[in-house]
Amino acid sequence: MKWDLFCRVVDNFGDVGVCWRLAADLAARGEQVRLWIDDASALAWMAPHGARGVEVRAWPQGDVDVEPFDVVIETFGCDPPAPFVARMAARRPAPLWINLEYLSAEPYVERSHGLPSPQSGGPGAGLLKWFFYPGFTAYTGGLIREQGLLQRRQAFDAAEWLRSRSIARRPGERVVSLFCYENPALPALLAALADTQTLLLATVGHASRQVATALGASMARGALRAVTLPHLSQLDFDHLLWSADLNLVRGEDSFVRAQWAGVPFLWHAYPQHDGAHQAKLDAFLTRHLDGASGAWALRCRDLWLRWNGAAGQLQLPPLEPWRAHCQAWCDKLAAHQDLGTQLLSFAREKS
Ligand code: TRH
Repeated sequence: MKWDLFCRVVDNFGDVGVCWRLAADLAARGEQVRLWIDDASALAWMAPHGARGVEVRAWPQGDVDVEPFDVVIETFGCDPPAPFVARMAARRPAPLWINLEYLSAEPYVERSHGLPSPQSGGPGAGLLKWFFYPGFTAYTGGLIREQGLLQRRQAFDAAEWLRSRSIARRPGERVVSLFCYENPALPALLAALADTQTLLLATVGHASRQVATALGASMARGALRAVTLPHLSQLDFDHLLWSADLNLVRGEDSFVRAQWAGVPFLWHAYPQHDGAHQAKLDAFLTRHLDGASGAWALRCRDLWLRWNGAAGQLQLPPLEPWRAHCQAWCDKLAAHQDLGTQLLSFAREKS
């Protein structure tokens, strides 16, 4: 089938990160995808080689002389341009209109996933818009997991990749990757890491800038040393996550990719002024730590809350039980149908 995917880059890299990954996943399954995006600049480093079957188009200014494709995916409620929606309403048969929502572990997601919303007014009057919620359970739209991902991860040679990036990991050194927003807990994190031989790989932007400010020119403290990374392609960002012993991620897409890495991870939820991110954090931790026993689980919850604004000392739980839990969590998620597969069967069912 042919898919139109609309992406509006609000801020950070997640909008384009999720949209690109989904477009490339659908195209890899033989679908034809047209990605309409208002700011494609991040794709230059995120996906320098593009993807076969994905055509990137500038967000239409006013009307655009194209026939809408079979399926139109509006991501994160980005509101496709009215002239395009009018063409959708005029098309026979009408395209399937899906609104792909933000990822959350909160209970409302299962209640809302897959519901139709009849469009009563405006250019789309008469059309049905379907709400599609990604999620962590069988009663949601699932998570993006392109075919062969976990097999590729199993076959990956971390030492070789680090060497290829001129990153010399010392024997016995713990590797930690850092991708975060502005975080007042960063100095406490560095202090918690400094008591064990650690190589901290700080990603471009907020992470590198805060690490450089905290550590100064030496980029070292105690047994901790830090390296700043350039922009990595999405493929290499996965390789970074697969090479580390602990990944600090943020937002939505890297959060999911850290879970597919099967390695201990710490999530920096996108801070929202009304504190809504706390509910997202609690909901995820409740699912993620469900059934986890022992002191490490309590330390893990504490650490997550402190990394997301709660006061207090940062203490890392022991890595081994944490790693076992994250591998089991990855296996549990992999048992659910992934988002691309679900979108395809939803489209076939509705068309
Ligand atoms: O950039 P983010 O913070 O984006 C977030 C999310 O979209 C969130 O839903 C939204 O509410 C908020 O913005 C406004 O984090 P996220 O979602 O992890 O997206 C980052 C993308 O960038 C992801 O696809 C990974 C990719 N990436 C690279 O490809 N290379 C890199 O070097 C880095 C640092 C990231």
